[in-house]
Amino acid sequence: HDFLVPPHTAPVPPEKSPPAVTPVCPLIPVPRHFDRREGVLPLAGTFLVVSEAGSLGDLALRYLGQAHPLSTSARDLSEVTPLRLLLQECPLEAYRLTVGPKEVTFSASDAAGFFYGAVSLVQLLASGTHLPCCVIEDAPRYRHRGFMLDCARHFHSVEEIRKLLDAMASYKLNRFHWHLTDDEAWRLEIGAYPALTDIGAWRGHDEVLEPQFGSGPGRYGGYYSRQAVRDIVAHAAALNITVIPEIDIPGHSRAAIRSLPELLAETEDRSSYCSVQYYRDNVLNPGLPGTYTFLDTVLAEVCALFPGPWVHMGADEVPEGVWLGSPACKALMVQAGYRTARQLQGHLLSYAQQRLARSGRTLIGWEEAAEGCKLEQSAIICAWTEPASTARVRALGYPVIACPAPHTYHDLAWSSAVTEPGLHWAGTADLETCYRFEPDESAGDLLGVQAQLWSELLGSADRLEYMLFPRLLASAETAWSPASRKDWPDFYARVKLHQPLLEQRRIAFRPLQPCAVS
Ligand code: TNX
Repeated sequence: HDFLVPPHTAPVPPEKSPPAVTPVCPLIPVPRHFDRREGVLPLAGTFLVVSEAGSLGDLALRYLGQAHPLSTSARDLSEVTPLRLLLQECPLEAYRLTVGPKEVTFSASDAAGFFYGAVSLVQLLASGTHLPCCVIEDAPRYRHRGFMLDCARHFHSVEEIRKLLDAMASYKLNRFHWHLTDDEAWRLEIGAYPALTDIGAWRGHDEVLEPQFGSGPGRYGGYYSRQAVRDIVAHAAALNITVIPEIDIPGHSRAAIRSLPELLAETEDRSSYCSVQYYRDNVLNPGLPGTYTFLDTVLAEVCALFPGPWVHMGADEVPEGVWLGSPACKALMVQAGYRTARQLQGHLLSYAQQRLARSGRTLIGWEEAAEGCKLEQSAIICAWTEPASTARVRALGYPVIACPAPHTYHDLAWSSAVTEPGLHWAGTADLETCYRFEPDESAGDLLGVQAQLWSELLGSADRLEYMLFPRLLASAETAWSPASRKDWPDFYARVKLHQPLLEQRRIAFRPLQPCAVS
C-alpha cells in the first residue's frame, strides 16, 4: 500500500514555537469575551446550588458534580460557595459566567448553554483553590463542532470512545461522527445480518477478508454490540454530543461485500477498477435489487439505534471504471436514462436519502455525494479534499461542514521527520497548521468545522491519542471561537497550561516541543 508509505524526506528543521506570552484567559476554546476583574474567589469545599433553570440545568450540574461536590442545602454558609443558575434571554448554546468575590453565577436560556457554562467553570477550577474573578460572555461560532473517528480500519474500545467523548465535551465539541464501516471491517452489529460482524469485524485472520496477509498477523478487531452503541449514545447525550453514525457506501464497502456475497455479487460484472487504497472489489452495485434490500435493512436498524437527526452515508472515493461492465447497471442506465457512473451513485444515494427521510433523518455525505447532483438540497456535505472545496460545495446549494484534509486530518504526520508516524498524502500538519485553518465563509452560511481521525495506522490507544492531541484542541477552537479571538501565540501558551489537564485525563498526547524561538 504505497498510500500508507511515507515519502523519503530530507532532515527536518526543529519545530518553531511562537514567542512566549502570558494568556489573559486560560480557557480552550477561548471565549468571545473574557473580562478579568479584581480579586479572587476562594473556593469552599462545596458549591451550594441555587437554580431557577429547572431541568435545563441538569446536564450542567451532572457535569460539574463530577469535578466538584455540589449540594442544595447548607447548615453553615461559610463552608459553601454559592452557585446560581439564572434563566436569561440569550442565543442557543450561549452562556454568561460570572465569578464574583463571593459567588459564581451562570445564566443561559437552554440546556446546552448551561452545560457550556459548566464546562468553562470546570476548566477554571483546574487553576487551583482560588478562582480568578471574571465575567465571561460566550457563544459558539458554529452549530456543528465535530470530531470523526474511524473505527473501521482499527477497532477502538468502548472505553476509549467514552474517554474521547469526555475530551470532546471539555473542548465544547458537540457532534461525534462515528465511521463504523469501511473496506477493512464492519463494526456495527446488525441483527438481520450476523455475518457482517461474524466475518466483517475481524481483520488479518484468513484469506477471505485479507488475502494479502497470507497467514497474517492473526485475527484482530471487534464490533459494537447494540448495547454498546446505546451506552455510547447515552454517554454522548449526557455531554451534549449527538452521535452521527456513518455507513460508508457505495465505495469503501469491501467488508460488507465479503461478508454477504450472496446479496451483492454479480458474476457477469466485467468492470475493472482499483480504489485509492488498492481494492478491486469494494463497491456496492446499484443495479442489483439485493443492494436496496441490504440498505433498507441496515438503515432501519441504524435509525432504531441512533436517535440523532443525521445519518452519514459516505459516498467518498468511488473508483473510476466501476459499474460500466455490469449488465445490471447497464440495464438501470437504460431504464433511467443515465449516462455516467456518477448518476448511478446519485441513484443509490437518493434512494438512501428518501429512506432516511421517511425516518425523519437527514443524509450527510462526503464531498463526492454532491457531484451526482441527484440529492435533495437538504443533504449536508462534508467538504474534505482541500479548503477551497467548502465554497465549491456551498455554491452547489448544499449546507457544508468544513473538513479540509491539510488542516483537519489528524492522521497526517505531525512533521516530515522519519520518526513521526502518520500519513503524508495531504502534507504534514503541525499544531500551527491545524490552528491557522480559517474556513472560507464567503460562500455563505457554513454549518461548522470537523476534525477527522482516520485509523489505518492507529493500532493502539496510545498511538491514537498521540495523533489527536493536542491537535483536536486547535480544531475545537476554530469551531467555537470567533476568528477575531484566535491568536496563535496565545493559543500555544494556553495549550501549555492544558498539558497537565490532558495528563490527568491519562491522554497520551504529543507534548509541545521545547524548541527554538521563531
Ligand atoms: C481519505 S477522506 C479517505 C479515507 C482515508 C483518509 C486517510 C475520505 C472521505 N476518504 O478513506 O482513511 O483519506 O487520510
